[in-house]
Amino acid sequence: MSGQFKRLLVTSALPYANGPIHLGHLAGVYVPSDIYVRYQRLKKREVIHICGSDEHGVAITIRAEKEGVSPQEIVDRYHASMKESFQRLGVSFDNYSRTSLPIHHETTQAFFLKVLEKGFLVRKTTRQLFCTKTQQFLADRYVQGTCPYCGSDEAKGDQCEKCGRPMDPLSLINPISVLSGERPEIRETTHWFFDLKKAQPDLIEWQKTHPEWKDNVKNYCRGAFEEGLQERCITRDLRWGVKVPLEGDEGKVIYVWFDAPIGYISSTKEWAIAQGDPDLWKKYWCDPGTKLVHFIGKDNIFFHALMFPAMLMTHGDFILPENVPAFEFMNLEGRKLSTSKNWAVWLPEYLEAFEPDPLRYYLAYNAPENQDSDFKWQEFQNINNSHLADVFGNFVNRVVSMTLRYFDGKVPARGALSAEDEKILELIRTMPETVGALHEAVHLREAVGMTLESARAGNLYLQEQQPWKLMKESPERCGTVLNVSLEVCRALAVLFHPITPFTSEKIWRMLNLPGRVEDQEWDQAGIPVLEPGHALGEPVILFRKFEDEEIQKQLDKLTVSEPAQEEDSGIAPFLDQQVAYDEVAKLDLRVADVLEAERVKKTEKLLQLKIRVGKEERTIVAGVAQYYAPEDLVGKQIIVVANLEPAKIRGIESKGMLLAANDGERLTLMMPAQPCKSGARVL
Ligand code: B3M
Ligand code: ZN
Repeated sequence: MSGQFKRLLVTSALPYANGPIHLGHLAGVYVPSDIYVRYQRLKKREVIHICGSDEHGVAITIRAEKEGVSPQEIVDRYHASMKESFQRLGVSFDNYSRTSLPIHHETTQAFFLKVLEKGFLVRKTTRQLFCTKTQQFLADRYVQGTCPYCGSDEAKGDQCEKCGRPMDPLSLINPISVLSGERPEIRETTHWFFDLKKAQPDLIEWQKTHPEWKDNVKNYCRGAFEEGLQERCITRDLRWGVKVPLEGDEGKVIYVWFDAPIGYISSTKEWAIAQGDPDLWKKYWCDPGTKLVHFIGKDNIFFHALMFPAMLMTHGDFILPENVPAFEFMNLEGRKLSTSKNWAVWLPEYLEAFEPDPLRYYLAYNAPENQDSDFKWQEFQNINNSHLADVFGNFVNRVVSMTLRYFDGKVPARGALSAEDEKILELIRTMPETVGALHEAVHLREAVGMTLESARAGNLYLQEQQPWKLMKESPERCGTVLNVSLEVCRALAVLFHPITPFTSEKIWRMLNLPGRVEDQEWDQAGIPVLEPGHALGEPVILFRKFEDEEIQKQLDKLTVSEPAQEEDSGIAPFLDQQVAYDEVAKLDLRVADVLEAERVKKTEKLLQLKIRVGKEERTIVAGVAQYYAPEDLVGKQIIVVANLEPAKIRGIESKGMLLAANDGERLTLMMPAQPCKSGARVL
């Protein structure tokens, strides 16, 4: 942090209270921001981390309509669940608020009136999409269509998720009402517009002072400036939201993206009240000595780097963000995350099966910092088992156990230091500065890599010094090596704290040190402090290894949910898509005899079949093990797509695919109604 700042105000994007937290949220916002804030706290900086649930907008009302309950019921449920999930993952907000609170409604209305007074709000009669079937204007996500910029056919009325551009619903090609599935008509209504166009010159000047911002943010803004910022409609014909505080505008609410960022301010107010000093929030929002940093996902760049700063500038009482670290997206097993298709890993479910720190570590190690990254369960397992269990955990455990065994659990005295001892002590002495610079610059992946280097160095040192051998030849030298190693353990507890806070506290207790790791000073992490004779605590295993079966269970969850997706969309879309005969004739469908069948090891769903198609014998792998035992199939005839490209499944070359009916509940194999010649063509 550059020297001119006295304090830090860190915000994390307010998640919509319309579903549980999933790993996309975590990787793109909350794990990076929490690591940054925990680091800043260890640096003894005055810092607060502000967040809360985003409880307005169409994301909420659509969910409520789907479930047939009130929006309030939805936000109450998910606010509680999200808050709890964050706590369990160790995401340490100083305040986690919610935008349905009166303090937020008042703050937003006052903000609105101030911006109006400053001449930045214009009232206009506009044409908007109207659903005649449900008799309502289709705000934001109530309408979907084709993006006029990138052609994606899943663009929403507020934004195209594919290209990130904000959307005017009227510019959507082929708009469809999400409520009725019908094409809406255009009707007139009156709304308030924020004059973003007028703010453009000031925004451009301001952004010139931030050449250090990430490329994704700078490029996005440059593009938006070139296209020219437009007036943005900031009210809606909806009932759920912050009411427009003006006579004549009854029945209208403020647009969710106008109120949500103001949520950072109202959440800070709520925090100040809890501190017993209701005006304390002003020190953070109004004093130029504060560095304001917004952690967001890349789909929120428009509102954090352009719209909200313009609102803050116009209002006039507030500071502007110093940085807007926007993260890219994290995919899941090579596919885009989709909450509606249940292609996601939900945090509450994750926490039922695994500990929090391995996820924090893996998401940070694999953070979508400069490009999209991919969450792979097997990689998660490998990284946990190698980096965390074999390197970090194993090092600390060996050092503490040996001290227990050889020195009765007391820190041994340190004798003369060898060159290797000096080297590792020097490394941990300099690590805080090296890793700190990376955290400061939000270079998360490098920061994690460098932190792990300290543990690797410790492991290597132990490997080379072999204290278990030294104990026989020279107990004193063994004591020195363990003394040095214990100092490394202590340093690791502090260095790893931002990434794996639960583990760090465990190490602290194993070393029987006073206080908590979060009270320590980052800069002092590598300074030796352990007194000879100091008694250690009980050793505990820091990281367990994840078994293949546990990982497979998670993978199976992903695939199991697929029939449900098809059920959702029904079969109609397939029935009305016609395919030419020539296309169908390309499929070489054949009758095959099943000669042998066995389960594929370590999977729940796969069978490996040896089949004969005419004269040829082949192997195929099929996902039917949940419905058929191997012995059910041997001797039977099935139908296979014989000219399917071979594929490697679980290391087995599969040549062909069998046909089965999927009714959403189970798979039923297609079998000839009476015995056929093997290899007979099916069509
Ligand atoms: N709730 C959008 C999102 O979750 C929105 C962020 C608000 S931050 C002020 O992507
Ligand atoms: Zn687009």
